[in-house]
Amino acid sequence: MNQTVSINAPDYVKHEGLKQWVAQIAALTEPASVVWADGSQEEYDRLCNELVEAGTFIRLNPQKRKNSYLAFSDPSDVARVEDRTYICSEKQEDAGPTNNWEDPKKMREILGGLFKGCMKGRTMYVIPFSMGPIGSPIAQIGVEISDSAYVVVNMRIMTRMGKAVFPVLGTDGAFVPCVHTIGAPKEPGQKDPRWPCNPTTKYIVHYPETREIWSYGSGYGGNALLGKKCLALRIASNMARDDGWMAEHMLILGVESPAGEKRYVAAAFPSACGKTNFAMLVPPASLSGWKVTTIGDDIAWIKPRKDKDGVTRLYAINPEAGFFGVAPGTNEKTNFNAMASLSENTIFTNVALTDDGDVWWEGMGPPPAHAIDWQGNDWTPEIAKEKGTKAAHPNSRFTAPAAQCPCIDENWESTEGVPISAFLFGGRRASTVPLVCQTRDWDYGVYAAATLGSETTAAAFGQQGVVRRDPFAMLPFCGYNMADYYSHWLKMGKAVDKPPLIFMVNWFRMNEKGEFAWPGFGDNARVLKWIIDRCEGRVSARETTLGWMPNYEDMDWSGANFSKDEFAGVTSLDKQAWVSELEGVKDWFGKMGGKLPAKLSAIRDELEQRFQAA
Ligand code: SAT
Ligand code: MN
Repeated sequence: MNQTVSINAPDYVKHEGLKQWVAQIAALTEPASVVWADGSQEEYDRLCNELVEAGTFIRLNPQKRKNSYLAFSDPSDVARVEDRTYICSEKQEDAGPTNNWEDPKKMREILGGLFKGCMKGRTMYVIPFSMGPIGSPIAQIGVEISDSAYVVVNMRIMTRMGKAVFPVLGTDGAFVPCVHTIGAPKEPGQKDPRWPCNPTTKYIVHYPETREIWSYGSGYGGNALLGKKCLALRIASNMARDDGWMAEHMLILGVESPAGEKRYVAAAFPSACGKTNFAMLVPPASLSGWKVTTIGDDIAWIKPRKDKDGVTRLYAINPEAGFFGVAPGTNEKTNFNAMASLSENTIFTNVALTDDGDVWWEGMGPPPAHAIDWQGNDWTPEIAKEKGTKAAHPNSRFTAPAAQCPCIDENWESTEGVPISAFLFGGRRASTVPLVCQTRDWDYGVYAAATLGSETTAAAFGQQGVVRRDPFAMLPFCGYNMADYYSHWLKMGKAVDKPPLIFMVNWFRMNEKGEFAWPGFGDNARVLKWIIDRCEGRVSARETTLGWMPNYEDMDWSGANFSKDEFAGVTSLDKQAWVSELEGVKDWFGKMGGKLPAKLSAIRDELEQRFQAA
């Protein structure tokens, strides 16, 4: 056992508890050396160079993409591993019906064995970071220990990382300890593969009561960049429940009217609903003077705050500092602002390498005649046609600084956050759910979010596919009992004087021909405009069985070619479809266990009566 490894703490680290914890983890994991990440550009460049030398990074052509790199991961390590993700609360009931649970004592034994000596032959990095602008009353500090330099450089983009957090951490400030290993100890002289990881054993473990994260075996995304889903959602949702705030899987955007008035909305979408595109949308030129700006594309931390007028409202920050976005499908048309954000200082993972040293992915534009695919093999359009191989992995990613986004909001680093006027919840539904509906009140909104879902198969007009529920888009990210989370939301509506209005949206309705019936993308700004106007009480709506919906005349159609009939198609409420939807909700609520708030089943029953009577 290597008890002699020095933890090498720099002088600016005055936090004894932190040093003790680092020493303890070093004694357990037995690294060859310990390095504290300071977050500087020099350190970033040095580590990127080391990653290039190790073969993990390919430096992209600086003429095409300055200061940018491409990594190909191990084919066993390409996404979050939900079945290996655990919430280890003392009582199983506190993890609830939607999480994997294991007894914390038993899990600590398993992990104790796996982490013993797991960093042999490697550098152990200590990565202090702030989720949220440093010093924000909504922000939290974490410290990740990791044996992956790839993690260090990604964390520098995704969080405020390094020396800068110590003035806040002080001598005894609270931090969330996050321990990460790729699970691949190295013998002397052993050469690393391109992407060392543990191909067979992976654990992503959260202890909610002690606010700890332990991750073993993967180097990829949310498995390894522990500030993101592990801290900012699973652990933070526990903190938020206990301390009266909200940790949500939501984008935050600003909408500016031609009069220069800015309002903010936060929106939750399950995966594959174009969340990043919506966060950065470019309104059609015909909606002249309306602008959309981005605060964040994935996570929102939201706290009540009393304004100068004495009114308590919900304020939100983006706890992240970068975008870890899905590359395939991103192009100048679907997301101009994301493409511009990736022009330099970006890390790509599992996209294809072009012959001129740039990147390519499916849906980026015309395919290159030849490329190296994400598995390192030759790729041509002919090979793709013949064998069906993708140049980029479908979950391939870019890691890019948010500050590089042309539409980043001027207040994106505000420590107090931005006031939220509306929450939006939208799934991918071919039928049933209308384009937009303002829910009757906060509790109805919580009901809509609790029953959010996407259809797994494309359904024919008026017919439902199989609905996979993803309440609040938090199914894999809520760090405690989902039914208790619903109760927390019901409670938060009463904790502020002026709660945001809650809207359901659906960009994915289909017509009789099985085509998307709504253009989406930039035209979603028309829906946003109606939503903001509702918040300001300056546009009308009609009351329906489901809630408040726009009349055709209530929407701004300037420059659009969308008829009244087409609008009727995307806003119709089909009685039969809703009756079966509500049956589906009954099954879903049945799985929630005894803690489901009675209020939500009462709303379901009331909706059923309304639809039956309609
Ligand atoms: O890999 S992440 O968890 O960071 C992103 C995602 O899977 O949603
Ligand atoms: Mn996400």
